[in-house]
Amino acid sequence: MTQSPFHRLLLTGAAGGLGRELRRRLAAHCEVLRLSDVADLGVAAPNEELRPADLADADAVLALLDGVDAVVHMGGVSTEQPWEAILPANIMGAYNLYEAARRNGVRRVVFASSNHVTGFYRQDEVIPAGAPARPDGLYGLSKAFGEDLAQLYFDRHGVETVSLRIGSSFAAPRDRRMLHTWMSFDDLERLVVAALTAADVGHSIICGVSANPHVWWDNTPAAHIGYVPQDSSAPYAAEIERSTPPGDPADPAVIYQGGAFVRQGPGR
Ligand code: 15L
Repeated sequence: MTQSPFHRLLLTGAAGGLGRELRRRLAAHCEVLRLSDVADLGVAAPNEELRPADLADADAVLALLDGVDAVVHMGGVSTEQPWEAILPANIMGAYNLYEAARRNGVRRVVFASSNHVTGFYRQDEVIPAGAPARPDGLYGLSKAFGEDLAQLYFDRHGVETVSLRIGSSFAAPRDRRMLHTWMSFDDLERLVVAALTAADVGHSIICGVSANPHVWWDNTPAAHIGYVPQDSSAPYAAEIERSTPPGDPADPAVIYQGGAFVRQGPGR
């Protein structure tokens, strides 16, 4: 197991799908794991601190980062939503988090970005891990904002960030698209720990994906932070291809990397 130099780590969004996975996995990488969410966090384990907070509340977020060595920021909205939900959670929330990092002297953030920052690239192209944004909706746009905020806070204030453009992190791939975009929970843990512990990351953009046979992203920069995925969607391919039809080639969800997200968003 990788030894972490962290005394206190903060995990935001700790009650969410990936937050719950990381909650039990990150405890081994720090002395104290501070957990935050607007949703119920349950009962604290011996090395956990529970700190419910609304990311849109600047004072609450400032207090949340007090005494923290590094932040794994999984908090906020994680699907396409109306602007009224995206704005407080993902735009104001990201700003409050970076301001709190600056004011508390926190040196490292691992930011859960998303493949939906680049969802309007086509599925028949391979793009660089840090390709320019082509968001597929307001959710992807808010994650692009978070990445730009990370760049600003590194250039101006020296707060380092690894932005993780996470593909589809679930227990197993659920459809044909996820054969390309899937990341196992074990690889998620490897990626987050690498992002926390790699030296001199500045602001790096890395894709969160397992070693699947056909990935749409050239994830070469992942090696720079020491992320080497161990899992693959290959063992799931035969069953998914047997049980799900190929999809209409004229469907935007089949043409573009963002899948069904490109059919959502404003005006849809
Ligand atoms: C995401 O960013 C979402 O948070 C997640 O729920 C999945 O839908 C994933 O992208 C995906 O693209 O599969």
